[in-house]
Amino acid sequence: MSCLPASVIQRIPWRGRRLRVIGPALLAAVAAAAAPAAAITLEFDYRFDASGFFGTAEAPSAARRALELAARSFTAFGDELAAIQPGAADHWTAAVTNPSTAQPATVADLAVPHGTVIVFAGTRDLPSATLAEAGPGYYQNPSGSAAFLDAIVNRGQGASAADFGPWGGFIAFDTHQSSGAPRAWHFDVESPPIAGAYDFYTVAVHELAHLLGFGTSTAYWADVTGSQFDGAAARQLYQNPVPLSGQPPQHFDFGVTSPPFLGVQPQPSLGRTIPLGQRKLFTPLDYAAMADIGWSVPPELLELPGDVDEDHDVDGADFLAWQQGLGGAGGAPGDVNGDLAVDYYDGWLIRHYLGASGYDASPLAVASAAVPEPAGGGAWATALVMLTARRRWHARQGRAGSCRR
Ligand SMILES: [Ca+2]
Ligand SMILES: [Ca+2]
Ligand SMILES: [Ca+2]
Ligand SMILES: [Zn+2]
Repeated sequence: MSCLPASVIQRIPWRGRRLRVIGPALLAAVAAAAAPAAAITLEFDYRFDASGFFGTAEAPSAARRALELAARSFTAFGDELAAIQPGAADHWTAAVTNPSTAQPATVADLAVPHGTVIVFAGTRDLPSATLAEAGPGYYQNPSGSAAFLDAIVNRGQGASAADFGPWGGFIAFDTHQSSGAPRAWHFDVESPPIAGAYDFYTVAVHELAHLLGFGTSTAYWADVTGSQFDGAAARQLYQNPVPLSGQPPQHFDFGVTSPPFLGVQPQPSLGRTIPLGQRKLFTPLDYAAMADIGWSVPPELLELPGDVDEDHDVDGADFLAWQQGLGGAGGAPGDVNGDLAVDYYDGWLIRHYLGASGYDASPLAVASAAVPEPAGGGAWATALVMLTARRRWHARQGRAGSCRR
C-alpha cells in the first residue's frame, strides 16, 4: 500500500472551516463570530417513553447518556435549518410513529427551533431480531405563509431531491429478544461492549442516520442507481460507487469498508447489520453519504478521524494536542469533529482511533494518489442481527406510506 507524496498533501480552498491555517488576527475574529451557529442540535423528546427507559434530565439513565452521545456524531453539521414557529396564521401538525407503540402519533403546532431536529425516542418489543428502528416524521394540515410552509416541508434547504431537511422523527429500541428474554444492551460508552450484548451507542448512531435521511429520503434515492450509492462525495472517497444491500437497498453492502485508513479499514456504521459485542463509529464513508444527501459535513469528518496534527496517524501526539486545546473554540487544535469546540467528545474520538493510520483523501490528493483497496469484510460471519429503517415515500405530500423489513 502506498501513500501519496508529501508535495501533494496540501490544503484546498473548500476546507474553509480548518481555521488553524488562517493567520492569528483573522483567526481571533472568526472565532468570536463563528462558534455557536455552526452546529445543529438533536433535541430528544421523551414524551413517548412510557417505561422510563431513558430516565429523566435530572437522573438520566445510561441509555439516555449513550443516545445523547450518539447524537454528537451529527451535531457538527452546519446546516441552517429554518425554524418552524407556529403562530396566528401558521399552523401544522407533526406526524410521527410513536416509538413505544408503533401507532401513528401527532403533535399539533409543534415548534421546532432554528437548527434543531426533534427526535421522539422510546422502546418496545420490536419484531423478530430487530434491534432498533427509526425514520423521519412527516406532516399534516399545513397552512400559513410561504416561508412557514417551506420550513415545514424541507427546513429551507431547497429542493428535497438534493438536500434533505427534516423537522425530526422517531427512534425506537428493542426491549426483548425473540425468545422473550430481555434484550441485553451494553450502555456504557467508556468501556468496550461486553460479549453477548449489542452496543447501544452503535445502534443509536446507525438509526439516527436513518432519521436524518440515509435510506429514507428523496435525496438518498436520488443518489441510488440500481444497488449502488453514487453520491459524489461517497464515490470520491470510495473511488467507486458504493455497493448497497437489501431490497429496497437502504444500507451499504456487507463487504464495504471506509477509506481513508491504511491497513484494516473499519466497517461503516450504515452497513446492514451490526456485530454482537462490537462498537462501530460513524466513519468517513458514512459522513460522505450524509454530505451527498445534503448535510453540511465539516471536512474533518471526511478524513482520518482524530489526526489532530495531520501527520496521517492517530497517536499520543494527537491526544496531547487535544489535551492542550481542551476548552478552546473557533478552530483551536484538537477539534476532531469540526464543530469549532474542543471538548470531551473530541478526546473520546481520539481514544477510539488510537493506533490508526491513513492517507490524505482530499480531492487533490485522491486524484494523484494510489488509494489502497478497501479491506475485505470477513468479520461479518459471526452473530449478526438485521437493522431496519422506516421509509416515508410520500413525506412531501404528508402521507404516511412506509415499509418495514
Ligand atoms: Ca442541508
Ligand atoms: Ca497524528
Ligand atoms: Ca469538537
Ligand atoms: Zn439500518
